Amino acid sequence: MDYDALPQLQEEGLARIAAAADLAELHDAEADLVGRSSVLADLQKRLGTLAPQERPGAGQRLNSTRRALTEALSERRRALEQAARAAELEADRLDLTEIPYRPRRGHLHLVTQTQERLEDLFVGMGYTVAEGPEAETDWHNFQALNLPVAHPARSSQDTLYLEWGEPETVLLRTQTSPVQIRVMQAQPPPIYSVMPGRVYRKDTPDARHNPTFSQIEGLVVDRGITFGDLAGTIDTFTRAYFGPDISSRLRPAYFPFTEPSAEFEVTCVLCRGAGCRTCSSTGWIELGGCGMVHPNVLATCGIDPEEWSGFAFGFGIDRQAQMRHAIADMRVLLDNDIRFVGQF
Ligand code: 2NL
Repeated sequence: MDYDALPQLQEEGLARIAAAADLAELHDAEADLVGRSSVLADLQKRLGTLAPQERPGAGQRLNSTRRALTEALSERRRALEQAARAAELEADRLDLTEIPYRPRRGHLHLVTQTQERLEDLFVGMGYTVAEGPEAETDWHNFQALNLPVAHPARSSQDTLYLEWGEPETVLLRTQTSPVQIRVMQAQPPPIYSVMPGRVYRKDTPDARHNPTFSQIEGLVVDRGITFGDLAGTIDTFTRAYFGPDISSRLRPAYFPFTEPSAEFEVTCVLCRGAGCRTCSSTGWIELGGCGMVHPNVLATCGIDPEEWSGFAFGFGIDRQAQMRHAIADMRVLLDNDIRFVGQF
């Protein structure tokens, strides 16, 4: 091979480099074109045998070909390495859309959903939402509510007392009313508030009762509040919650903390008033209790009963959910069986 063949050698070499399909082919091309036993290396060795005046020219042509080939080789190597990396990434890719099991999104418990709906409704009527402790004093839970010391509700048969301080002074609240006492003590009227929350009774669970359940109570204290305001509020709320074809009625009752007191009933949501097993063929279902706040309770909280009057009401949130969804056994509300809770 002659130095005049260098341009052809370079052209063929560049073509071979460009045609190398992968790094192995490029490696072979490199050995053949610029390696130790390549034509180029052979010509390099023979430089010394040339006439002295021919050596610089031949050396320059040799170097220029070597440079062109080496540059083409490293450029091609970079391109092939990049392609190999991309192919590797593509091969390693996990298609997560093909996963056969997809975790299901959780949601709030039926009782919490019901509580939030009720809160929203009262907030829409201008009420605030107040919360208080579940461990309460006997004073907030009973005494301030006009329950005499000997009242049967206070017996340790119904109430869970905590071993805290003097015996029977701290308990798990049996109703949310102590929150209302705290609100009346903390702020002057006018008061328009609802108090939702969990309450506790010393009960054995059965189809109709759980020893812990949620309640919502409402309290209004303002100037000139009458029993008519109470009846109107109950009716507005029941229509807004259950729909316009459901109405409410009040029947006389007795609570120590209200005077006069009433139980309120709503049209049976199952038979819409026609009469069924759930409402014992009356067309009505008892929802909760209400009444005008007893003057003793107002006075105890530092509110002058001569200047202010108010009404209060309370009902069970679980009962509400039970009626709306015709739940036969209340115990499922606490079981956390996903087959039940997942339905809502
Ligand atoms: C029911 C009955 C009721 C009240 C709760 C109340 C609270 C204060 C003063 C006066 Cl601070 N009353 N609350 C009044 C009447 C009935 O609940 O059946 N609850 C499940």
